[in-house]
Amino acid sequence: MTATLIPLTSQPDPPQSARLATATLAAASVGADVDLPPIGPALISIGIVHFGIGAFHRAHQAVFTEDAMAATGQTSWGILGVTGRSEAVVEQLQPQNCLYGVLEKGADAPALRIVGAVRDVAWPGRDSEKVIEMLARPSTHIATLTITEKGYLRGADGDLNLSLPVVQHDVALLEREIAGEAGLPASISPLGLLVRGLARRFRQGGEPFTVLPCDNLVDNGTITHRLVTSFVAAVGRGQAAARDDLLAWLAASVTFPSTMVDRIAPATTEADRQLEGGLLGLRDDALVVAEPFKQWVIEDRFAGPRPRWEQVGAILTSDVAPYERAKLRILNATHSLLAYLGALCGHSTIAQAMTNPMLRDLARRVIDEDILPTLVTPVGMDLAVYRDSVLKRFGNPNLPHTTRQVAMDGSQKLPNRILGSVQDRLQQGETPEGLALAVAAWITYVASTIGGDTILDDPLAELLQATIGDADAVRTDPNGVVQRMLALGQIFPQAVQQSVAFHDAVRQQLFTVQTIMRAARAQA
Ligand code: CS2
Repeated sequence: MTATLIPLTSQPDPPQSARLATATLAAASVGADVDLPPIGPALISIGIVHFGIGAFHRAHQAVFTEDAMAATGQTSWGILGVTGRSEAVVEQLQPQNCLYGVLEKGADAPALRIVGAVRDVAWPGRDSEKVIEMLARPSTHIATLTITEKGYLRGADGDLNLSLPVVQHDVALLEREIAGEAGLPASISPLGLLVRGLARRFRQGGEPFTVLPCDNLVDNGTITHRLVTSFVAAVGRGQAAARDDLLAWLAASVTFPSTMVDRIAPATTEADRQLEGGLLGLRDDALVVAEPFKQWVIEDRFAGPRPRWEQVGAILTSDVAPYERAKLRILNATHSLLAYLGALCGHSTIAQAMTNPMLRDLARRVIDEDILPTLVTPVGMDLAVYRDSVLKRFGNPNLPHTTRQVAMDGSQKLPNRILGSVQDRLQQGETPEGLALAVAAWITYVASTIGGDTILDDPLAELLQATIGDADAVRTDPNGVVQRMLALGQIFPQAVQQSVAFHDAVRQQLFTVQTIMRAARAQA
């Protein structure tokens, strides 16, 4: 055996398997398409707690926040990211000193930036106390939320669902928190943990605070305000005086601005990781992928200081509603339509669904005929241009966003993105046929999962499947299926439930869905 002499250099190239972290950053290969954090992560202190540190937050608010810190030199807006129920994201981020890549995939060559705005990460199952303590610190000013529609734990009346065991568990903990008990166990729900942090903050000085929800909900600020208040109001009489003091502080010192958030960020694939590895020369287990486009419209109603997000492209406004309605009703509604019809036609991604001329035309028609007539044009926006840009973004072939991913949680998504427009059209005396098609496609998709291989990813999955009955019911008993599904009060608003015209339209569109599926099969 001969010994190989390895020449020693002062800065050896990292092996492919070296992991992204502050210590390895200097060894990253930085080409024209790779940007490293604009501020040394060590200089950043935490000012924001984020609940739901999944791909969307990392590709959206964290990027705006890092850019705002870089633009202003204010380095006190680092983020403590709180995971959901799984510890997986801690395992991805912590060994990397919370550094991660955002791989932008548009029409041009992919571009990579390493983001350093997230400075710490916590798993509530173990780190509830750390999160509460951070929320109570005077140097923390904002909590942002991306906990998905179902994370808000709302009941059929839109208020906090107090019958859920997780809510009861967290209300009981809140009561003990308010009583000043130490060494409490973990909160389960993000809202439960947030409210405990607010209670601690109140007890420890009560500096003003802002809660900024960033989920695709209609009037997300107003809703979050109501839910947080309901959490506190549910505390029993044992702590009545402290509870009422906390409620008074919430009303006086905590604000809940509404926001509209937009950036398509599909699940990261192994191919994305390899692409990043080639660009960076380091392994990154926390990589997220996104389109180049990003938009953030924020109601300017902060209780205390905030990052200067407006300096880096965000819109700060007194009225978010027109932007939020336009985005939910145009982008998210047609996204769902394409997801359900696309999946039923055998398209695995939204971009593939957009190559089907029939689906592409339907998406455009539903916007023109059923959605645009319900919208007020937001300042500085042209809705026809927005429509075209949204459809173009959906068609991005380099961003495989699966129809299954967008199709999940339909019971939570439909009310926010589709049923508001339905209600408005019915009120205008019109029957929105295209939106009825979207509802029919959702019903058919749910039916297709009964007894099949595809798992229905929806918190109401069992109820939805039981309501339909069997997989063939959409063909054998379309009338019964529509009656039973539209009777689900936790999804359909009363005005929609009571509309005979809409029932008829959905029933009719169940046949259209079958025709579209047959045509797709014939072409395959
Ligand atoms: C999508 C959204 O998964 C979904 O339901 O419609 O996540 C969509 O990609 C974002 O809202 C885009 O901003």
